[in-house]
Amino acid sequence: MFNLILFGSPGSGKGTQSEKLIAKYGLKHLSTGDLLRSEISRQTALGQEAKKIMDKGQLVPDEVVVGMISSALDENPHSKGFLFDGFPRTSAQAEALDKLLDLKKAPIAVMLALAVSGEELVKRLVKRGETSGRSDDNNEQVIRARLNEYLDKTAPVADHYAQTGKVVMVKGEGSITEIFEALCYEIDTRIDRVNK
Ligand code: B4P
Repeated sequence: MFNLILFGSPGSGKGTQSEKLIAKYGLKHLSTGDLLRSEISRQTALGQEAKKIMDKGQLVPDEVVVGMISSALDENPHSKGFLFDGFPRTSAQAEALDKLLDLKKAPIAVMLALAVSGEELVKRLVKRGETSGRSDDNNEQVIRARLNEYLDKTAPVADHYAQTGKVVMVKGEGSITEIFEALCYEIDTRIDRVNK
């Protein structure tokens, strides 16, 4: 089982690249943002609570997202591996994920971290807000709050995986194809080793 974290700040291209990577490698895509937006569109109690938090640009409580990931892992026992997108976003979430994967004897193989400058991130998210209908994308103040949450709470997650030498930085600016090829290169050098 090959388990990968695609890491980066909001707007760094995680969702965009995840779609291409799962198609190529047959991994199961687990995006906590998508799972939360699905709860919102189904108007569940969890979704209604999450929407209030997401609309402020803040992070949903750890126990909520860890619970969603734990269920998704249980629902896909025969997966070739998982691509985690937008998760873990705090050190507590990273510790919880490590424990869940220990039970499966399938630790994270690599964290691929997309590096994009701050101004480019704001530009991309404002542009997406013009068409996506996402309420957390159409207000620059909320976008900046999300970037601050990232610096404060999410950036330290990379330090957690750096301790075991699992972090690889990949340039997240350039064409979508160029970035995809750089990510594939890093995966291809590792995936056979894990699947042996
Ligand atoms: P997410 O859904 O994870 O949203 P995101 O951070 O904005 O990233 P996304 O993957 O969608 O964007 P991408 O970079 O692909 O989270 C939304 C909210 O949910 C969070 O703020 C939080 O409240 C909550 N949440 C989610 N997970 C959580 C967790 N684990 N714990 C707590 N709370 C959680 O793309 C952005 C734009 O850039 C797109 O328009 C794309 O077209 C464009 N783009 C991509 N690549 C490009 C390139 N190379 N050049 C130019 N543009 C590009």
